[in-house]
Amino acid sequence: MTLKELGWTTELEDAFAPYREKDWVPARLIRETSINFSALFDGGEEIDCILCGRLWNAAVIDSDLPSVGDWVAIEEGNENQPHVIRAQLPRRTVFSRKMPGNSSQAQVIGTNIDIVTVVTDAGSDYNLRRMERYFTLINRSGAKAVVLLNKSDLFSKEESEKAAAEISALSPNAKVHITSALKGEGLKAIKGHLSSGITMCIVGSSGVGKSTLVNQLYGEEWQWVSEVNETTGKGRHTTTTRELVPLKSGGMLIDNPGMREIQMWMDENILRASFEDVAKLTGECKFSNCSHTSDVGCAIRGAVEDGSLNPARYESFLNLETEIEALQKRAKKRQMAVERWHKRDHRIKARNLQDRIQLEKDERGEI
Ligand SMILES: Nc1nc2c(ncn2[C@@H]2O[C@H](COP(=O)(O)OP(=O)(O)OP(=O)(O)O)[C@@H](O)[C@H]2O)c(=O)[nH]1
Ligand SMILES: [Mg+2]
Ligand SMILES: [Zn+2]
Repeated sequence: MTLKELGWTTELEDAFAPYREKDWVPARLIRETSINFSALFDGGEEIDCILCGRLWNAAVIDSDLPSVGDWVAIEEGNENQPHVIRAQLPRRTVFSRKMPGNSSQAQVIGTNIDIVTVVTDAGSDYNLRRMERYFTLINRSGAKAVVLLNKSDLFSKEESEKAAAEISALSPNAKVHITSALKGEGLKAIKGHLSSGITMCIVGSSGVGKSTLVNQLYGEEWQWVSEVNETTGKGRHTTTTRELVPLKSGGMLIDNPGMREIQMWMDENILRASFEDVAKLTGECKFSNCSHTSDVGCAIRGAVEDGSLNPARYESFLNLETEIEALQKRAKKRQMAVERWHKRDHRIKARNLQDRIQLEKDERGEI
């Protein structure tokens, strides 16, 4: 496994030049735990490493910290010294979402990703609104989108094909495939997207078959997956950490824990830009104060009726202002929280300084 097979480029080589002079070594992060990281060196050797304090402190927000997929410069350790991440190389793409919960911070799902593959099915997981949110996040990340309608063995051909057509209509650039990870069907289409140096991040709800797919593409059991016990629902291996897996046949996969919440993390401009085509139509409505709901001569409703505008996008458009308002509120709250923390930090630092001055005075016997 060479660096090039792991996705190393001439841009990275250039960015790495100053670190090579220090005898640091390039590596790609493949796993992160709460205390350390695992990385692959040139040649495919896997090592554990820790982050140096300077990088911890320099990170203003969590998404500044190294993440699975990142390229880093490592100072090699020995039996007594751990390997230490000394620097982080620029990211080519970043796939992130809003942190689960109410925070307005971004959570990085993976970096330097070429393709994001969303796994869903034509049954209980099927949800066009959620799909739309995935597409917005993927388009913003700089990666290409692939969608798998998995578990095709459980649905009729018509059901899977209808779902595939509806998803394709949401985002014409996305490639949509029908697969059965369990039966190994349709895998060729996914393999067609993978080649040496290409990184594919696999996302989707829990239980849709992401790990089963990774196992199939890996060629052997890479993570333990077993049938769900019909009565208890237990005995299934749920992925809990994100992990980058290099394939022998070329390319890399990032398996992810299932996502319960896929939220948009973006600013108003990006949100508005994703509805520009619909906004343009408002100019053609008969009345300038058209509410786009029941008014006569509404161009937007007309577009829904003649099939040129997806009904789900129409609904999202009607809710746009409410979503933007919520977004602004969250951002404001976060700003206030940050300011409070800064004040607290200053108070602590000031207190520590006073303590130290007092201590020094005590030591010198002063009052
Ligand atoms: N019938 C059928 N079952 C499948 C298919 N793919 C996966 N499964 C089953 O679905 C269950 C969940 O599969 P996993 O691969 O663990 O799902 P996951 O997306 O990795 O789930 P999390 O790790 O919880 O996010 C397992 O029992 C699989 O055997 C498929 O194509 N058809
Ligand atoms: Mg899994
Ligand atoms: Zn209208």
